[in-house]
Amino acid sequence: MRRRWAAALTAALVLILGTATPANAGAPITTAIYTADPAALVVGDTLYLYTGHDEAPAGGTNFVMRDWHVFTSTDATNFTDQGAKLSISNFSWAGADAWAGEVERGADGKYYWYVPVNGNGAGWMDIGVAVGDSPLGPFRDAKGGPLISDSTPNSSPLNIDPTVFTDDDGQVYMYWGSYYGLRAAKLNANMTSLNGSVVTPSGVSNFWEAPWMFKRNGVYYLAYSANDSACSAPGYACIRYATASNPLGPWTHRGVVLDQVSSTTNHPAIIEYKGQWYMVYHNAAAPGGGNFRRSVTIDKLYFNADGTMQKVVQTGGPTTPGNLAASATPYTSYVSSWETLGAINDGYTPANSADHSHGAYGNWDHQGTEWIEYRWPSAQNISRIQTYWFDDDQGIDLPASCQVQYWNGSAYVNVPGQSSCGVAGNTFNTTTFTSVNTTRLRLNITSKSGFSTGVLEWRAFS
Ligand code: FUB
Repeated sequence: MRRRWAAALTAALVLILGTATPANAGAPITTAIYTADPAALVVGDTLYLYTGHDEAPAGGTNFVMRDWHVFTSTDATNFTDQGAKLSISNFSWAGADAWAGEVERGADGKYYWYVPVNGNGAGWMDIGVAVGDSPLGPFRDAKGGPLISDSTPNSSPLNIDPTVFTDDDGQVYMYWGSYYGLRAAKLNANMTSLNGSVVTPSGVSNFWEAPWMFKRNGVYYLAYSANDSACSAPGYACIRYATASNPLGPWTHRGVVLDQVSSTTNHPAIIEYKGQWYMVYHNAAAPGGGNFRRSVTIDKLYFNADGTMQKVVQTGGPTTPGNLAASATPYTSYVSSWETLGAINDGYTPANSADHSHGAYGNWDHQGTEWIEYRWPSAQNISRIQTYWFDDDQGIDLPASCQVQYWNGSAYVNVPGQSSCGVAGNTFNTTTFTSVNTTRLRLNITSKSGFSTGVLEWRAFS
């Protein structure tokens, strides 16, 4: 059963996984390592982020996660990596998969780090707990075995992604799960054992995984990853949320607070820090990033007067469902040194053809035909592109013509049945063709005499 999560994920990703681009999407908290699955905690003046650590090689097809890092900040903008403060090796009974954890302060003043780990062979996930005397540890196994395992009555189909919440009366609650199997339980004051039985909360529509619980103005909030087609493209996930007047529910679904991101997985941490609320999450936007080389980022979050949450504006703009460009690496025959090739697949929707606010690809002062290209690590079925041309009203103008080509395994050839390759300004030009299955798609761009050409955004769809 536990195998299915990885297998299903891998199957879902097989057509879409790949490396993302160094684009203008939200700044990662670090580019020194790949980070994922953030949890946030405020202690005194400091914002702590507890993250997973993606170590998959470029083009890897599954998670490689061995330890967790702690990042600190005093302005929610600049983060310092305090290093790997917990690792699989801290749990003698676990062997792999340092997945999404969360830290909570206990009534005894110690810090408890709840983490899913592989404790029972490939694909089998348990939840363990480590303890430390400070938010930076050092942390040690607090229990000597799993807090939640498959032998826990009514446990989730996949026991991962714990979120731990302490109510005003001191009662601690833990939610966790995946595979649509959300579970909840009270914890004892010792933070390392369950108080009562595991319950299945109701009303949490389309729950997939990654719950995050918090309370605001007497209302309980549960944000979580959902992967239904109403909010995300196949294989991707959005963040929905529900509210309740009781910490164990019943819950009422309230909508989407974060659209899908550039990585297939999506994982929220919502926290108030110095009077501002934030959504901390991960995407695939760091240089060389991808679905298994993710990076944690942070954006502001706002509440409406009625307590509902506004959808988070992802720095760099939301992604377009189904846009295969998000998982491609861009190449070109030539780009001016001051321009940004990565701008073409950063997911931004330009205001007009002169909108350089998120960067642009431009090839001034070359004239004639230049090309841009997307490469994926595995073949994609592609039948449509959308191109937003850059026109700076100076040396770069709208092109005279364009032609889509694909790599057929030995050469670049024109795509079959191509419709007119539009060259209009201030809009996305849609070009369709008979579907091709390829790892590389190329757009040949021919300039008008005396001008160079540029592209603000180039999308590709199956
Ligand atoms: O990072 C491994 C898993 O991917 C996490 O446990 C899930 O929340 C998803 O982000």
